[in-house]
Amino acid sequence: MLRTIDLRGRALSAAELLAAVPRAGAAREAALTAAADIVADVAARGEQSLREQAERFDGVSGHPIRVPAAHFDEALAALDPDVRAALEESIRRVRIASAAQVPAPVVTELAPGAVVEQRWQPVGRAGVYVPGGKAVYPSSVVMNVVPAQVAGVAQVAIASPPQREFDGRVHPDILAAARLLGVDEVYAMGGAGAISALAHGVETLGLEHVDVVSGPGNNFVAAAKRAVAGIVGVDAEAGATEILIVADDAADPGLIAVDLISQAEHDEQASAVLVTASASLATAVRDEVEARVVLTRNADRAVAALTGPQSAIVLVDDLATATAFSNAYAPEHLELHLADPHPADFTDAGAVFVGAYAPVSLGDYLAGSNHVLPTGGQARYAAGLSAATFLRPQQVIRYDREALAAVADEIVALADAEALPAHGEAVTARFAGRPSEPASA
Ligand code: HSO
Ligand code: ZN
Repeated sequence: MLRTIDLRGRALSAAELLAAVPRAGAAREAALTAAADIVADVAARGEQSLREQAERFDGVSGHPIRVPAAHFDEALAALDPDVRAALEESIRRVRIASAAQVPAPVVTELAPGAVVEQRWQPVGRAGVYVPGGKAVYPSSVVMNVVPAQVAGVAQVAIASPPQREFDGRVHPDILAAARLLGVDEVYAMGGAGAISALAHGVETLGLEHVDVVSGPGNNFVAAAKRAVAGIVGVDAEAGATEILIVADDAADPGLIAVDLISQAEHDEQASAVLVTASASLATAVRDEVEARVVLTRNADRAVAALTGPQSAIVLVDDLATATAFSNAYAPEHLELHLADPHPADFTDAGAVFVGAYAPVSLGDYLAGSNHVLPTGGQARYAAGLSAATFLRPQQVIRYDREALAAVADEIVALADAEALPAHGEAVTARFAGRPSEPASA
């Protein structure tokens, strides 16, 4: 079922290693043009376009798009108390970790009276997309909204598809999670249209455009985020989930199997990869996966994901090659099941889970870390969601008279070199014919 690729005895480049386990993603290119059309149509025709899309994609019409206040309390009352308690604990942990991770302002004195400060400014409005098709994840409401709130974003709006079986309402678990977080601006709209509506605003709905759009979604949502990236900030693409496990002889094959299956159950396109130098572990994991996956509730999806070309057990010569493979792959989630793990060697991964007691499921719900992470190799350059997604570093420059005088000649030299003498004059004018006292600026 889970195929084994034997790369032992071959000195392969990073590109060759990567080619051995291709990611699923052919559908992406087609989504780009379709999503761009939808984005443009919503920008031009607003609510009318959204309603046509709701009919076409969600099978819903005549529904309130802005969720009425009463629906939140109804949804919270209907929420299972155990689920509510779990969400509350998740919120608590993500809030604590996110708040501790907010970057501090930095004041740098470069010379006497010459100060550059960097301070972090929250965006004014954030728009959070919460999927509602195959996946209805109240945990994703927590993972998006908490960092925005911790960053100090004053207004958070949520968009999630209207559900046919709930009279065109947003899924009640998502409304309940929003209510727990104190968010009351929620719109029943989905897909690429929702991303456009958040980015451009929709006057008839009283929806003001946001400054940052975040959140996971399918290929269309990802493509729409790319289409609006010029007018709002967007987070990294969080597409079909990925788990890569690096393990050695000391690892427990049963635990590796359940972790691979846990992420494979999300989606037929999910990637589950084990990289190891241990042939006996590879065989044991393959057998454990085969025995266990059929017993799980979402066996259909999990089997499809595990048998797809994007999933494999990769046999390599040694830990160094396994590390090189992982860094080239840049997985969304990386688990290390090693006798002596060195997480610092694994530079390219959305999140790294160390040891037998840190499964990805922990991070999905309750670790306190964020589960909205870059997929598709974007971990090479992008980060998971955090308060920083909603913050902009801003520089504040303070120089007094003496401090400016000390660099005036250098400014003039560079301005002249660039044939921009007015730049130099803007500095020399401050000193020409003026008393040099008092010394303060
Ligand atoms: N593993 C998913 C997040 C998730 N899992 C939500 C369960 N619910 C992507 O990181
Ligand atoms: Zn998950």
